[in-house]
Amino acid sequence: MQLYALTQSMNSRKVLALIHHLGLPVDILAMTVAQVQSDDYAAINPNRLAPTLVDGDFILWESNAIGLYLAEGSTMIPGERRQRLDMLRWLQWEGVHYNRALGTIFFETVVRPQLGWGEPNGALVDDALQQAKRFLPVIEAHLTHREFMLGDRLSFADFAIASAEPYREALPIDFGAYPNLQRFYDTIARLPAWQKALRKAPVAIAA
Ligand SMILES: N[C@@H](CCC(=O)N[C@@H](CS)C(=O)NCC(=O)O)C(=O)O
Repeated sequence: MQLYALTQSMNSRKVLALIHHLGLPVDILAMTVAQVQSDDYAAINPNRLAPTLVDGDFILWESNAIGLYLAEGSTMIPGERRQRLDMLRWLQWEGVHYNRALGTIFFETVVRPQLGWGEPNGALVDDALQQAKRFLPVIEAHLTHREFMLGDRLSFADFAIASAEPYREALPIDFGAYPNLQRFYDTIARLPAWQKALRKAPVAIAA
């Protein structure tokens, strides 16, 4: 299996952490943004977004679907139906709401300047900050009496929800206002698999 990844991005990170946590035999192909936008890559992911998993003739994109595929049969997906659906709920919420808010703020305020793509789009950032204000308290309340998103057990949902963890300092968000989220982020940040996923991988495929 191969994972095509932007190794420093939120959506690739959740999958990389899962691969390391489960010790899965997946070759990680680190790409540049230019490679993600290329026609060659569009042949396996027409969205020109990372990550994409290739398992023989099976091609899968969308990070949360990839995570579910890779975690199947492992401890990172609960066996019990309601817990499984609870996890699916959080993965869906993360993709539609949470990641959109934090991902937009991250892209506009951190990635765009890094790539030399000009000034952050102020209107987009303002809107995403409003979204973050709406959705961060949802997690904060949820984690009041829980160590992890599903309670006392680590699951793939935790890697998805934690994907912005490394940018706590960089994002223009007062994470101090969310102590339960901070505690959760700290727990995830201590995991060896998470630390391994944070290491900058050299670009592994040709331009
Ligand atoms: N919903 C997709 C989002 C993927 C996505 O937005 N990937 C970003 C990095 S986090 C990307 O590839 N950006 C490159 C670009 O926009 O050119 C998923 O979860 O896989």
